[in-house]
Amino acid sequence: MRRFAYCKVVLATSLVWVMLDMFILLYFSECNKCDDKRERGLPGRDVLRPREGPGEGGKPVVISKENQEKMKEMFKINQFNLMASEMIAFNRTLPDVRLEGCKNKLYPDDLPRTSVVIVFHNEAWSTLLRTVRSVIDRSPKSLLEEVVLVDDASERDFLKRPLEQYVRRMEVPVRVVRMEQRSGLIRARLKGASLSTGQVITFLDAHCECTIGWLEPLLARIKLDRKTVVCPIIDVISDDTFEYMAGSDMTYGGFNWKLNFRWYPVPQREMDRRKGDRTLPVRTPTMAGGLFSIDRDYFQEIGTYDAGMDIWGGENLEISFRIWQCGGTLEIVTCSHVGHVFRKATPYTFPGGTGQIINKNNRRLAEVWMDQFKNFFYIISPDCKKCVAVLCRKT
Ligand SMILES: [Mn+2]
Repeated sequence: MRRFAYCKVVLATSLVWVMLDMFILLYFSECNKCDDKRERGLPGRDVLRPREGPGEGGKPVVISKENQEKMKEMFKINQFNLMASEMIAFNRTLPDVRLEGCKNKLYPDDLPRTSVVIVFHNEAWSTLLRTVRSVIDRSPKSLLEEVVLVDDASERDFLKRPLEQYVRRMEVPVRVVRMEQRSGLIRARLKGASLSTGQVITFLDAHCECTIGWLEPLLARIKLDRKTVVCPIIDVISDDTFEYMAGSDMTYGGFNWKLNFRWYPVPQREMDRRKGDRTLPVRTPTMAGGLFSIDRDYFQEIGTYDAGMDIWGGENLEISFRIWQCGGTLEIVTCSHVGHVFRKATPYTFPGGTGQIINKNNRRLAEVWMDQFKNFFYIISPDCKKCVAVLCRKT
């Protein structure tokens, strides 16, 4: 009888121990999995698991016949297919459009951290939040300091308190900063930059989508040489369907004598310099302007942007000339891809009209950086010299 009691006690204690062991085993194996996910960030995990839904995998969105009229109405609000954009998940999957040679490249562990500064003015909720979501989902957490959203005096209510409340819940600090009055891209970016804290500042437009592995190759170039300013390849997000289309690594930035930014084929000499390896960064004369990363201290050293430029236009050539003439290098990093919604018309209104502002900005660009070459610009745009002189004197 006594032996039976002993047996019971032994059995019961072993059972308790077995259960305890199982619990500990399960607990720690689960936790390992979590840590794995968190540490590696698995930035492209959704790429591996294609989901169903409009625009997934970067596919074009098809609008049904009965909605065509409404779609056209909505198009006018932002000059892109807002209806399509609203149908697409904020964290939609995208194809991996990188060159094969980019996919297995290794980068140092101790890359500098970046703040991402995004200026917006009356941006659509869906494009803005998809930009933020793609930055957070596809950047290793260890490299992303914060996201700073700079509101250049938007008039839409949903961009006020609702935006602040929405971004508060995100896994990475997202700050919303307001300009007191309409200040333009340049001054808004400068404010965002001054309030951010990362060693690198990455500027993005408010209607972008970052793809897998976009950030590491950019930061790696800056780590190698802090005077290198880097742009990703800008992929095209269709303004009609939001289809995601890979941009070319065979074009780089230039300009014409009207001082318009233009894409040109990468010349043979630049291909030769890279010994034909298209995964190596391309030295580019100018940048498109919307998307680039720069070391914070170097940005200060070169005097940041020309804060006397208004709203938009010319600032991308200005900073390009500034970088090259102040001992820096401007590159397109071909292993980094970020999508951008290219529009056929601008939805923004400027006080005084677009033409006047761009003329004034371009004149500042020519006078400051172009020495005698400015005369080519004045020959091509003779009325610029006259009419803009009046504007310049006023400010
Ligand atoms: Mn844009």
